[in-house]
Order: sequence, then C-alpha cells, then structure tokens
Amino acid sequence: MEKLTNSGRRQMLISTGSIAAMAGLAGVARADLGKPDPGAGGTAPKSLPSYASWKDADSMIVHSANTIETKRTAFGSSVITPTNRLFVRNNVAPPTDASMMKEPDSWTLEVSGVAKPRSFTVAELKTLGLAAVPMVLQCSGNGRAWFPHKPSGTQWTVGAAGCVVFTGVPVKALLEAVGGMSEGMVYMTSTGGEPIPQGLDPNTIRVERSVPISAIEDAILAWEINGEALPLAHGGPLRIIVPGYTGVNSIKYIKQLAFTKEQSPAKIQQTSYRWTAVGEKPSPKDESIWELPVKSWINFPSDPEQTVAAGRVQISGIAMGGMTAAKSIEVSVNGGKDWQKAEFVGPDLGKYAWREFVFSADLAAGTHELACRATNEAGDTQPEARRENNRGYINNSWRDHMVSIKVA
Ligand SMILES: Nc1nc2c(c(=O)[nH]1)N[C@H]1C(S)=C(S)[C@@H](COP(=O)(O)O)O[C@H]1N2
Ligand SMILES: [Mo]
Repeated sequence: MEKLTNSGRRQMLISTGSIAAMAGLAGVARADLGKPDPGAGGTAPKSLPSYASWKDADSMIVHSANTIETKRTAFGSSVITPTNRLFVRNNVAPPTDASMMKEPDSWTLEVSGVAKPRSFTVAELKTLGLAAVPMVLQCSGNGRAWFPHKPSGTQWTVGAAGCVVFTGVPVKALLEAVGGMSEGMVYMTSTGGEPIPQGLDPNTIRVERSVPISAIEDAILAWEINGEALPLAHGGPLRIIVPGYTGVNSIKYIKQLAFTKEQSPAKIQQTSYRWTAVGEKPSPKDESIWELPVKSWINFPSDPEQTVAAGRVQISGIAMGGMTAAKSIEVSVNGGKDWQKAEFVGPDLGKYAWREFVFSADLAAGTHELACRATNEAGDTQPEARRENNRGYINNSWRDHMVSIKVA
C-alpha cells in the first residue's frame, strides 16, 4: 500500500510530534510530509531529493521525495536501464545518512530460521558465492495512473520499472553456510534497515516482506548494480533481490533475513500489496501481490507532444515475461484491431530481463494508436483489460499502455 499508508502514517507522525525523532528523515522528505503526490504530468516539476541528486534530472519525473519515475522517452534501446535513470521508490522516508555507505563491507546482516543462526558482514558474504542477475525491477503500482477509480498512491505510468543487473551472493549459497533452513519454514522474510521512530508500533512502519520459499531459487543478496557499488538510494550497502517478483519484495538496506513459518506481521505485508476489490477494506485474506505478469509497452514514438515524420517509422519498446521469458511480441498500429509480429532486438539476458523489440511500419499523415502485446514462455498473453483492484497494482493491460501519435 503506497499513498494510503503513507498519508495515514504521515498524519500519525505529525500528530504524535515524533517527526524530529525519526533519525535519517531528510529535510526534503520532511518538507514533503502530508503533501499529495502529483500525478505524472501533474503540477510543476519538483527537484530531485538530495539522496538521489545524482539522477539524470531530464530523464526523471519527481512525484515526491520518495517516488521518482523514469520518463517513457528516457529508457533508451540498449536493454539495460542506466542507474542514473532508474526509478526510486521508498515506502517510508529513506535513510539519508551517507555514513551508512562509508564502509559498505562492514554492514551486517542477521540470518535466522536456519540451523546455525548468525550475522554476516558484507565482506563475509562476498566470500560465499557470486551471481549476476539481469532483471526487471518493477513497482507493483507501475501503471496505476490508468485505473479509472483513481487509486491513492503514486500515479506511475510506465516508469516505475527498469532492467538492471544486480550482483551479489545467491541466497542458496548463504543457506549452505548456515546449515540450511530450520524445519517447517514456508517464507523468506526480509527486513529493511530504516530507523523505526520511538513510540510507534513498528509493524505500521517497518518495511518487511515475506515471499514463498520457492523464491530462494534465484534470489541474491546484492551489493552491486550495473557494475557499480549499490548506492544508498537503491538499497546499499546490501539489498535482497527477488527476481520475477514485484519491487516491494526486494528489500533495500536489508538488516535481517529470516526463514519463517508465518508471513511478516508488518502492515506492508498483512494488508498492503494484496488483490483487494475496489472500494473494499484490505484484508490479510486477500491474495498477496508477489509475482510479476507478462507485460510490454512502446517507448518510441511515445511523446504526445512530438510529431513523427510520415513514412517509415521504427516502433520500439520493451517486453517482459514475468516469471518466464518473453517469447513473442505483437504490434498494432490501429488501436488493437489488427496485430502483427514484431522482432526482438539486442541481447537476451535471460528470463527475468526484458527484451527490446522493433516493428517497422509505414505511417501516413494522421493520428495513429500504437499498441503492443507480449506472450511469455508459459503461454500467457498480455490482456486487453487490467485486473481491477483497490490500490491499482499490476496493470498489464495493453489498451491502457497504448500511445496515440501524430504523424505529419
Ligand atoms: N527497505 C526498503 N526496501 C524497499 C522499499 C522501502 O521503502 N524500504 N520499497 C520497495 C518498493 S515498493 C520498491 S518498488 C522497490 C524500489 O526499488 P528502487 O528504489 O531501488 O527503485 O524497493 C522496495 N524495497
Ligand atoms: Mo513498489
């Protein structure tokens, strides 16, 4: 749960007067407290918060100090999203204490629910194994802007996603080092390192997520992104990466990794990120949001302000499969009436990464509705309609992602 939780929590923080007590709360973040997030293309652009000041400002839409989106025209066509254009999403005020990153190798992770519970420094984790995972990091709420009931939360269109390479130690290698999981464990539960202000119920604040243990197969504890040390904004010194799952499950600045019988009692697990019906109160009984579905969108041309020259046009974008690889991609230049197969281009970085695609079309002067529709190895095809839900999660509707372009 994004905005609802945030605004609720923010009000609570304000009413208990404990904002100042919340160590690591940035000035920018504080200035943002209680203010609504403008949607993409909303009010005047905000500037980048200090902890993310190194982002390429021209490529980003700053919704708030905690939510920064990549512009649809800023993904490029080279598969990997440059780190300085990757979206940022924080559910609570992020740590801004730069000293956290002074000695990243001495950051510690506590491991429990295993035969030999203990803590590890990042330096120790680096001795256990190494894996590099190219993957799509995508917020559960990406595409929320198109839900007609206007769910609260950041009005992301396509830019709460990126394809990046994370490098770290496989969770399986860590498990080997601690003698395996204790008996009967069903979930892997990760806890973020944000400071919890005193006097508040930690379960309302704590960023802690549980995923089914089947996810350990490809999960890693990462300290590197796209060949560079993982910056604080993306969860440095250490972050868990759960490939194929929505972004919220990849906990940043991870302090605890526990194998558990139950899901985390934190609010972010119990009632947020669930398939709650529109207008209903969220309940732990609602199905959890975990795995990403098949999805694609066109990036070029996509700028509604721009006029495209009539004639041959290269329509390009990205396609992802979710838990299996993207297998094929179709494009329509008439609003989804007719579809034709498009070509994947560039490297195939494995099932969790996205593929670039291109479709050459001859477009006459006028307005054209461009759509794309991906199918994955499991045989799932992107649907025309989104699956409605209260908070506007997991929008993979091809119709919503359609672009209308002017050709002259
Ligand atoms: N500790 C912590 N981890 C977190 C979050 C957070 O607020 N705190 N937000 C989650 C959400 S909702 C998303 S979409 C991703 C965003 O990752 P990014 O900021 O590196 O793009 O981080 C996830 N991990
Ligand atoms: Mo997210």
